[in-house]
Amino acid sequence: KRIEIIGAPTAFGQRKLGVNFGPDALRYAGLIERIEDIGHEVIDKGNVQSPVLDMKKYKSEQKGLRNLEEVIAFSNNLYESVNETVEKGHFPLILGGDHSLSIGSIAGISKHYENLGVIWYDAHGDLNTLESSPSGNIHGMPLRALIGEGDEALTNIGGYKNKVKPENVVLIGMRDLDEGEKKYIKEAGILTYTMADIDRLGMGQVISETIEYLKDKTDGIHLSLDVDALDPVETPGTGTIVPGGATYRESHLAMEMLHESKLIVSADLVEVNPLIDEYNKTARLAIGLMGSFFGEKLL
Ligand code: DIR
Ligand code: MN
Ligand code: MN
Ligand code: MN
Repeated sequence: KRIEIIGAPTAFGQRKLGVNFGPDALRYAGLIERIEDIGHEVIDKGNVQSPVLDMKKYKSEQKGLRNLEEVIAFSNNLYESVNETVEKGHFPLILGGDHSLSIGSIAGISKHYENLGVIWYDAHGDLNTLESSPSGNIHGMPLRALIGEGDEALTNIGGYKNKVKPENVVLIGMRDLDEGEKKYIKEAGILTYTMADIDRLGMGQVISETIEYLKDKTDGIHLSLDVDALDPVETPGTGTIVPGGATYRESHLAMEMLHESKLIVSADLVEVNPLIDEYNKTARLAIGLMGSFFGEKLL
């Protein structure tokens, strides 16, 4: 299956500029060559068009959902591109950009599945609504919008609602959840592996259980990989670091096991911010993970 790379250069979902350069940081660190060397055909579709960023507005205090209009415009553009890739039967790999992009990417994917599974590998749940959000930043809300709750414009990207069912979601790497998110996870019964669970069970067990849980009830699984799931020692170049994250080895194991499952149909790789990084370390780490995810073999 051909892999199509779609750059999603958005920073509108949060407040740190530079994450919009994530797609190029990943390209320049050698992402495409790395995947090609495994033996896959890779096409880079380039970056999706972003609305103009008005610095004054971006830096201003805003009430309500920050940069909502821009997030909607960007989501529509990304939805179109991802939808086209899935229609053609290719594997979309979306490069971020902040995590608000998943509103558009998963809108373009879930259209083609009855029961899309979603693995959210992240320090955060990204399950806020405006009411529960401490920040107004839309990158803290995409998963909740995809489930169908929150601002109407966000829940209806792609012209349909309820892209993901809570019982088809697995959260992995959690260690910074807002009160409203904790409450919602319990109410909705979302399968959640916190860092404490990963410590006790080991990543191998966590991924085995995740696959077991999703494999019969879903017709495809999407991986949404936020690089802040990893420990900041590995991925310092990201906007909202939280100590105590998944290690290099745990994360490679997770990617290898997801590859072996043969169930993953699409992926987002998000929140790489080269402007706050150490010589593009975060992009380089992420490329190694993509190597494992696409089936690199040591021997
Ligand atoms: C926080 C941070 N929960 C918020 N979210 C982040 O603003 O909603 N998501 N950083 O990746
Ligand atoms: Mn996230
Ligand atoms: Mn669907
Ligand atoms: Mn995060």
